[in-house]
Amino acid sequence: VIEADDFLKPAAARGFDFFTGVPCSFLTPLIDRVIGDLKLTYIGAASEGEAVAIAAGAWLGGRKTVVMCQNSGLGNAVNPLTSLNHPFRIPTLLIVTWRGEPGLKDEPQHEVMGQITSRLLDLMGIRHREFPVIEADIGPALNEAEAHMAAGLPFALIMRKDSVRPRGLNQAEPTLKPRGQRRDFGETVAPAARPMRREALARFLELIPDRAAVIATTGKCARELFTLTDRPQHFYQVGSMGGASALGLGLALNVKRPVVVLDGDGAALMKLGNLATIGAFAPTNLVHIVLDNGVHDSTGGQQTVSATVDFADLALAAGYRLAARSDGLEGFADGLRWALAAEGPVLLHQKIRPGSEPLLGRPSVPPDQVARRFKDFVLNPL
Ligand SMILES: Cc1ncc(C[n+]2csc(CCOP(=O)(O)OP(=O)(O)O)c2C)c(N)n1
Repeated sequence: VIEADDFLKPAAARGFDFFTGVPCSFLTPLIDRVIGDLKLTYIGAASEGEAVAIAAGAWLGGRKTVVMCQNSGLGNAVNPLTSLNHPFRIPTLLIVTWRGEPGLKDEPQHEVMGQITSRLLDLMGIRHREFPVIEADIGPALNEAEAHMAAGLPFALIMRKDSVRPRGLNQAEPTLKPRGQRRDFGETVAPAARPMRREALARFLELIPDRAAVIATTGKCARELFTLTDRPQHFYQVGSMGGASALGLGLALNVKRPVVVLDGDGAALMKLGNLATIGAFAPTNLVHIVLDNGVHDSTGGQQTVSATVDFADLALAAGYRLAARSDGLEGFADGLRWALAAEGPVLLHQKIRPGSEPLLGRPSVPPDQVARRFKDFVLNPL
């Protein structure tokens, strides 16, 4: 058993000071110390997949990141680990607990994951070793992690029960804030008169300042943005569906420039918990646009349930400072100008028509290059 600081101090000396994740009772002593140390950032996420995407955004913003989770949460994280970290070569240090370790008396719900934890990491191509439980192992464990992360890949430390000595939790009460404000833009227009995604994106590109970083969600949104214009300030988040707003949060917390997320209704619904984390950590420079065509357009137009969902109200209920809805193209332009001038986080719920260009390209810049030129862009002085 080690003290949390035995691990956290040398980790911080190497630059690991951005932590996110979801708790596990095996992790409690480490997480509690991270929360209690005001020199470290801890973003408590709603899900482990969200935490992985938040960490990816923070890495793009120049941070060295740690994602802490239970091995049962590894299941929630498989999608972004395989379709975001891997193709974009975004490293993170995972600390994954080992509930259900064979031979350990534990709950039945952990049995299977306990048997497959290290094999699951192997299958995902994620190198791992045991979380250090004696001081002499800490330096070598961090060295090994950093050596693998230098190639742009995650590395995992598997934490056994009672690895870290508990010292108690000291966490400040959350600050309550008044509910944000809603404003709607333009006329309600008939569905057939709503803009196409391509028209909204073209208008977006006219209005967005060059200094803004833009993250485009999975599917045709990223492909259409790329087809309209390819710029270093675009992050085409081709996988990790639902993760764009979490990536935007991780980035926006670490840079001063505007961060704009272009989301889809299907993707936003897949990870609604992201809204609450954004609302709580509330970066003022985050603009979250939901382009809502009511369908999973990218996979053939199957309906989502967005017809009965008011994303602007959801955002305000989740703690966003501002939210708006518009149906028409002019309303979108007005809403976007307003959002860019405002203190966020702000959500724009834009109704659009399904459909896309028939000859749609796919980002031809390899994802690892997209990530690196994007990172260079965001880290350049404004
Ligand atoms: C986890 C996961 N599930 C499903 C898919 C397949 N998929 C790719 S894009 C997409 C639809 C996204 O819908 P929405 O966010 O509404 O955007 P739209 O396609 O309408 O632009 C789906 C289901 C995926 N890439 N990842």
